[in-house]
Formats: sequence, structure tokens, C-alpha cells
Amino acid sequence: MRTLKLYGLLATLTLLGLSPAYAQNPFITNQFTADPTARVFGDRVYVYPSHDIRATPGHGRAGWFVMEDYHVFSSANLTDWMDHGVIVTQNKVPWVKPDSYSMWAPDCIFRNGKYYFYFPSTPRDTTVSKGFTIGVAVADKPTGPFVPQPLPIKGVRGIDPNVLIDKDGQAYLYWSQGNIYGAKLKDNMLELADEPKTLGELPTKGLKEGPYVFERKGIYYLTYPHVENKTERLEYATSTSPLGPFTVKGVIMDESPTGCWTNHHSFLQFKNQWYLFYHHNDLSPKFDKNRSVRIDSLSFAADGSIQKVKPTLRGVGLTDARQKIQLDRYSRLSERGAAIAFLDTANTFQGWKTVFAGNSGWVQYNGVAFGQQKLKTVSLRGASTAGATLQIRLDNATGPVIAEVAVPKGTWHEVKAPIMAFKPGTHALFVAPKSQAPVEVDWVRFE
Ligand code: FUB
Repeated sequence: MRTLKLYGLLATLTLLGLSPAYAQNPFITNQFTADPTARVFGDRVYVYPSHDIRATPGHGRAGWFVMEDYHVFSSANLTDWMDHGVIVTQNKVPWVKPDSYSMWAPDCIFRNGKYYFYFPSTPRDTTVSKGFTIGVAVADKPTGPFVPQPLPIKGVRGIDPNVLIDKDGQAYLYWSQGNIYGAKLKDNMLELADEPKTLGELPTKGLKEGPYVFERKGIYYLTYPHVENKTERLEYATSTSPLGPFTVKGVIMDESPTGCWTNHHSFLQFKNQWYLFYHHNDLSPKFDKNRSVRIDSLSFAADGSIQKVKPTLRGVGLTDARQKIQLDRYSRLSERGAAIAFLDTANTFQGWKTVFAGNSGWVQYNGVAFGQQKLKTVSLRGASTAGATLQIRLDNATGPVIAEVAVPKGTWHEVKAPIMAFKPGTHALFVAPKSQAPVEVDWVRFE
């Protein structure tokens, strides 16, 4: 019944032109996404990322960022995401240079019944600005339709807009152009109310961009990517007022170990938990201008300082045991005998698999919600040249074995096995081969 309902829901969503996604990190896997700004509107989280695409002849510059439009995504639980489709596209914004493919990092904010979407791009009229400038599109709903203003915001040159509405109702626009700038916005949210101020006191060496400002317990946090060494890392400074002066405090996330040059982030508090949204080039490891958005949890120390975030593949939220559980987004993986790899290197959007070299390897995936109603079988998509048996335990390496699944010799098979001992509630899954034979797993699901 539940499965039928699920298929019914999927069919309805597809007819409505919405695509659902169930993912960990990266959490959007149907396209490249970057620079995620997350906002809570009502009881859902909306993410407004940039949309990286590949250059094709005559469309965008090969080897550089190619960005034509923006999609918006939403979720009620940070696990199941909905793609609401394109909200703003370059050739429908009057002031944007057609085919400039420069729709870089955006932001969106709610005020007085309207949603204001801020985005940078290259103007067609170079007397307005030779480089990037920032425009606004306005909607009645967080998913649009967004109507772009005819002209960009006067007096702004740069990229990466971010808006803060302070407790007293005053709105501020922040952006970057080598330095980070801030200015008050007029009540109409479309014009600057005063001259931009350079937010000094930040590092003078190395690119700074992508400001994201928020207030917590009277502290204003100015967070920004900065190239201290070779690539961007996320840093922050604090102040007692929205335009500073700021004091540099430290690092939120270290440089990417795999060399993705950019990072760009936002902070979100949702249901009493803080999250960091950021990006990495998971689906394009050889080209770091095709990026993918991620989420990890975040916490503050008692003095208000931000605890450093270590990027994970598992991401956040619980995974329903009845969904395909992607073990390759693991919480822990054995140092030897197990690895992850793309299912198809020619089409990375297919995702990953867990590859066990033999029975020295194992994988652990935390936070699987089994619920209270008894589940009877486990299905698994696996492949093994010689044939192999996988053991599934609950919780950890010494937890109870709940199923043994035989993967027949040959290419990919979907196989089933009974659950030997059902335990309600939320558990980690611990999966390991029983024998020496190599075996690969795409996903595991319970019914
Ligand atoms: O996505 C294009 C640019 O890369 C953004 O505007 C920067 O913040 C960096 O992420």
C-alpha cells in the first residue's frame, strides 16, 4: 500500500514537472549545483543554488563557469528534495548580456509578502558596469514565478549577493568584488539606501568572496570563503553590528582535500539545529567548475564561536529503511578492503557503488529509520564476478546479524533475503562480505 502510494506520488510529481531526489551528500544529484543559499519559508527549507552546466560549442567558455539559469529546491526534512525547476534564466532578464552564462551565486529573502531573489550577472550595457553587477527578481511564492527588475541595483558592482534583515527590520545587502561590501537597502528591497561600505578588518591577502551574514544571540557573523593558502576555505568574523567593525575569528571549513578551488556556503537554523550548506565537486572530480551542494550539521560553543565543520558524505537527516540506502554515502568505511567508485564514470549522475575487495572490508551507514512496523525482507543491488554473500548487521561490527544476502555470479542483480530479526527504531547498518570474493553494492532497501 505504502509503495503504491509512493509510486502514485512520484507519478503526480512527474506530471507536475517536479523531480524528487533522495540523497545524502551531495544532496542534489540530477544536475550540477553550487553556492547554496538555504532559507526557511513556512515549514520547508528552500535552497537557491547556482546551476553549473558544461560548455558546449557556442554556449559558454570551456574550462570556466558556465551558468545559464537558476532552479529552486525544497524539502521538509533535509533528506527528500524537490526540484521546482527553473525560476530565472539569463535571456529573460532585460539587463543581462544574452548568452553570457554568468548567473553566479544568488540569495533569496522574504519581506512583506514578497520573495526577493538577488543574483549577479554581466550587464549587456557596459556603461552600467564593465564586470558583474547584481539584480533582483520578485515573486509571490518561494518557487516563483519570479519577475526580474528591468535594471540592476544602482551603485553595486560585484558578485555573490547576500541579504540580512536585522531585528529592527532594516535590510542590508552584502556582496563581493575582491573585498566584501555592505550597504543598507531601502524598504522596497530594490535600491541601496546609502553608500556601500567596505567591510575592512578582514584578511588583505588572498581572494575573499561569497559573504553570508547572520545574527545569533546579538553577534553578527560575517562568513566568507577566503584563499589563505591554495584554494578557498570558509572563515568568519564577528561584530556587534551588521556593518562592523568585524573581528576575524577563525576557520569554519578547511580547504577541500581534493582541490575543488571554490567553496561557497550559507547557514541555516531549522528545527533547533544549525546546518552549513556548502559545495564540492563530487559529481565532477576532474573539473571543479561543475559542483554539487552538500549539507552538514554545525554547532556553536558557549562563547558563540563556530565549531569547525568536517565535511561528510552521510550528510544529515534520517534515511527511511524503505528507500534505497546508498551505502557509498557512508558514515564509516574500513581503511582496507572497501572503497567507493562511480557506477558509470561516463555518467556520474548515476551515483556511486561500494566496492568490497573481500571480507576485510566493511561499511557503516548511520541513521536508518526502520519505524515500528515489522519489515520482512531486504533487497540489495549487487554484482560479484565469483558470487558472494553479504552480511547485514544492525548498529556496528558486533551488532546482531539481521540478514545474509547472496549475490549471484555475474553482473548487477537485484536480490532479496528475509530479515532474520526485526528491531524497530533507528539504527546504523553495518555491511560486510562473508567470504573472500570481491563484491559491489549499489543500494540496500527494506520492505
Ligand atoms: O559560482 C561562481 C562563483 O564561484 C561564485 O559566485 C563564487 O562564490 C564561487 O563559488
